[in-house]
Amino acid sequence: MLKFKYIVTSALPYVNNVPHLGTIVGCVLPADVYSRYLKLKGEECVYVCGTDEYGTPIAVQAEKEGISPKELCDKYYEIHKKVYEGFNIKFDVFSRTSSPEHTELTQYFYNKLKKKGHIYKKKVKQLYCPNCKRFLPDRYVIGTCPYCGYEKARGDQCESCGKVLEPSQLLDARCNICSNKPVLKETEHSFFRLSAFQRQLKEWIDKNKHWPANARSFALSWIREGLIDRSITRDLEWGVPCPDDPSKVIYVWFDAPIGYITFSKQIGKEDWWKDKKNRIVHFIGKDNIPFHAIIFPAMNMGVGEYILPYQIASAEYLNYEGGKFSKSEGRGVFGDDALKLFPADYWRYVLMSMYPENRDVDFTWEEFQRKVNTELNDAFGNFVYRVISFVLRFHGRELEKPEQFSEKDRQIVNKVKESCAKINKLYESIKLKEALQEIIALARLGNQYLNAEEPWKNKDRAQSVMFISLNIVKTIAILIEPFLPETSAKIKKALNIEDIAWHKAAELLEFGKVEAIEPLFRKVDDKEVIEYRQRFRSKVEGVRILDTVSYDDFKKMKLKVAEIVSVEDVAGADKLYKLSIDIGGEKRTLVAGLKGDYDKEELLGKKIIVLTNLEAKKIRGIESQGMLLAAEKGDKVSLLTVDRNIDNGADVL
Ligand code: B3M
Ligand code: ZN
Repeated sequence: MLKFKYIVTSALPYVNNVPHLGTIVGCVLPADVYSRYLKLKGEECVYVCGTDEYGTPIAVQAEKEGISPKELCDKYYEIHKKVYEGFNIKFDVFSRTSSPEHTELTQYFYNKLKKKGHIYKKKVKQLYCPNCKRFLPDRYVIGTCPYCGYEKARGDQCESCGKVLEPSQLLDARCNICSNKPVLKETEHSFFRLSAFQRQLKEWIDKNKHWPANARSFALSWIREGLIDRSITRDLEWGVPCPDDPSKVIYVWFDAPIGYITFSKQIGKEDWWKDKKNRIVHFIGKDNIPFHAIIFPAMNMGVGEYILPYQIASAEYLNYEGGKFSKSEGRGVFGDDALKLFPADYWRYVLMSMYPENRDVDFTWEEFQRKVNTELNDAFGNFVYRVISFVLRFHGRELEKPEQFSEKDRQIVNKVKESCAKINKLYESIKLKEALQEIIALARLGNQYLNAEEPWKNKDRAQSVMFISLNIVKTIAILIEPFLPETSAKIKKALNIEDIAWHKAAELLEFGKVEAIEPLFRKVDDKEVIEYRQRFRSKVEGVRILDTVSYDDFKKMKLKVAEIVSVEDVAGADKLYKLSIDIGGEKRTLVAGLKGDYDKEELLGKKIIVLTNLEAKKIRGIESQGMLLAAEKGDKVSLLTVDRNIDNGADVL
């Protein structure tokens, strides 16, 4: 059998900030869940991560804090490490790009690419700040994004639309240190011949049909626009020295992904990168797609020694209470603070069940409370506690396998088996959020079974019902370990099955002694929700208090009932549909982000509510003439509609 090894990576966090919940759920945590699963299943796997310490993100922040880049990195490396430990992230290596091995390997890449003709030098004009007397690479400059108009775009990339930028493309550019207007000045840089890999990359990405839609479509549209050569050196002091020009350093996005290989090498696993059978699985945020799907693979095609990624699990963003996490504005929950409020497993549960797989997700304290109270506590925690306490109370510490099962028992046992198979498939295909949901559904199933069979009343049924229930507890304890390692360990300990193998999840087992267990979780009350929202400053609350809408303003909105008469895809957009709607004789076009949430057939003929006097907006070249109303929470979307038949064009008041 073809046996392969897994190298699971999480994007290397920059050490210019304390990690927040978004950083944790974006890549570090899902990569941990996935690699724990692989290891439990018996696969050979390493989880590789470390800090990304070079480049302008670090240099600019150090300058702002008034310390050296090295001091900044030392300080934040420790902070990151501690936070991830607190969240029970189990890396096989958590290293640093400032390590000497990394300099060596990065320079090796540079020299090899140069030798093979993939790197050349070119004179270019670059932004220069006459006030600070230096060139302004990447994040040293901010301005307006030429693609989407976002005003605080950085010189390397626009945070809003994700486009990779050159500083000189920014409109209205300003120095990020002194706010002065820069001028253009000539300098010489090394360029990586990315354009030469256009065809090879396209063929390779075409084949990767198993990538998530956002990674595939972003990469393919970048290729369609035509790849251009990229400068890979910078006029900076902080970075890997450029081997053939001591006045420059290598661009951080050239060296950082090489870090995955350096760190693997540091734990003796470099050869894993050289065997085509093996699988590299990158977990990243969506803004990192161009580098993982295009640039780093092209570098590896050029070097010709290391394998290309098998999977790129790219997440959208987790926002915080209607806005972005912001350390400087004190908004959002950061690192240690989170763990002071609740143990790691609460966070691991809530964050993974909010994993922004297909769209941005908003973290709210209400949602946190709902998930902890109804899912973690009521469905899961109570089931486990109930079963174990009941077994101890009525059956002593040992429960033997009953002589016979009823039809109902057999049905439930089969359901559990099917569910195990499904959960394994979901893990396998990295649908982690769904896997977690399915595990909680198992607990619900167990609760329903208990309530229906009432073993406390039906004494003759009690033994088989409790035997099966205890087995469901075992199943859940095994399957939930990648998500909730501490909780899983507690349950396994109570059942005396600490070393039980993953594949035993679906089997009916007889256990030895059962030990008492404390309740696993506690509920979050309303007072806490209010307190946390205040303490971690919710943007939503501010808006609610300040921005009241007058009745006159409200009256200005012309809402009408409309019927969807056709639904088409929008070329190159994986979330958009072009809808034609009928507003009582008047036809209009809307562009709506419903793809992925609704099938075309579901939409066709549906009566919806549309804001008709919103100014028209061009989206992907199509004029959208209005906006439909939909409810949204977490990643769930539901269209507003009318609950009786009424003519198209009816007013909504
Ligand atoms: N440090 C970007 C980030 O933290 C970057 C990832 C590098 S992965 C090789 O968003
Ligand atoms: Zn300046």
